Amino acid sequence: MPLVRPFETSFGRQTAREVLLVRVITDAGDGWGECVAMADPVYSSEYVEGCADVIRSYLAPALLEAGTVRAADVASVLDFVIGHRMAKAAVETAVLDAQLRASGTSFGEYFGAVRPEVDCGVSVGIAPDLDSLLAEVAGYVEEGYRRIKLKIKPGWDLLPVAAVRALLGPEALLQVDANTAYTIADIDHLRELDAFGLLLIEQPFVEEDIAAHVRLARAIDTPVCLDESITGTRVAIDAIERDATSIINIKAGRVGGYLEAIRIHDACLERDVPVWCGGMLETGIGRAANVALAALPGFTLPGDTSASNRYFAEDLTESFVLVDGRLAVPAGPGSGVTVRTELVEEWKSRPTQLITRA
Ligand code: SMG
Ligand code: MG
Repeated sequence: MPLVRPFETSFGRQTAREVLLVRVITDAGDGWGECVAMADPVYSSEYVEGCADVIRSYLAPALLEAGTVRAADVASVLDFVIGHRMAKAAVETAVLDAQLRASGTSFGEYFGAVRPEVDCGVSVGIAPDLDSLLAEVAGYVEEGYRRIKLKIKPGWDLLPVAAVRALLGPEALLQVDANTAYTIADIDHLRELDAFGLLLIEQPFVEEDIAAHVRLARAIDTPVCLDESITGTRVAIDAIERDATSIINIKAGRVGGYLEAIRIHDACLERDVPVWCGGMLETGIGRAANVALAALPGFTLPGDTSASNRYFAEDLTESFVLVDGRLAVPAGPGSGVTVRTELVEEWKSRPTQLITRA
């Protein structure tokens, strides 16, 4: 699916999203899940073809073999496969969608949503120059987004952050995401971000290096928030207890599914650690579930849950439309959205445009 504008991060520039969808067909009805893996293994080790392969070779056969399963059983059925969380999440979500559509329960009700709509932020890619960045940010502000997140990398950090802070004024919610582009040698440089009153800095260092994030958190006033590092509840609790992170970005795909995402939410709520819902450029299928997750009580910061038109000219479901900086949590059974199956069929045969690495 072509993106309405290229999205550049510290690891690459993306002009389209190659989307892997999982459809489960059960005697109680069908369910859909969206796999958040990217076309290439540049955000995490997972990628679309790899996910499709592990689902075909291992996950789907194990699930079919297991017979009658509920969504809550899926993780244990698939547990013999190490890792592959994004693939597992897509499968579990499809089963959950089928189960809840059959029982007439929405994702929001099942997850424990406490609000009918969620505050939305927007993630802004690395721009060709400051003028185009400011024009893009101004457009999002005009649309009503409640928080701006800037992608940063060495060579694109202090200046763009200063310019956007000046544009937004001192009160606006502004944060940055480095997608692991820095090293501990950059700690003094990153400390200069303290001048801009940021909500947080997301994942400056490689995902395995919790200790480096501890060192940064001690050196800087800006709260450190982990994304890539948090692969499950145990890692989340460990990172919190070591003071590597004081805020967590929750992405269901990254942690193996919505049920694990809820466990991380619960662990954070218990420890007074705020969380927010991350995004992976989802279509309406994945977005519906993300918006339901973001309605849980611990999600106190606006998420990367932007409207459909931030990403795509046409979505695979009814569009998610921003109203007063918020998206409504779908109320219908399961994900609550209708998959446009004729569009999915038609777009299956589109040629793919892969990511171009930075
Ligand atoms: O879905 O709006 C979105 C994208 C949010 O910045 C976003 N995601 O590290 O948080 C992140 C990135 C990962 C995907 S970059 C292609
Ligand atoms: Mg991130």
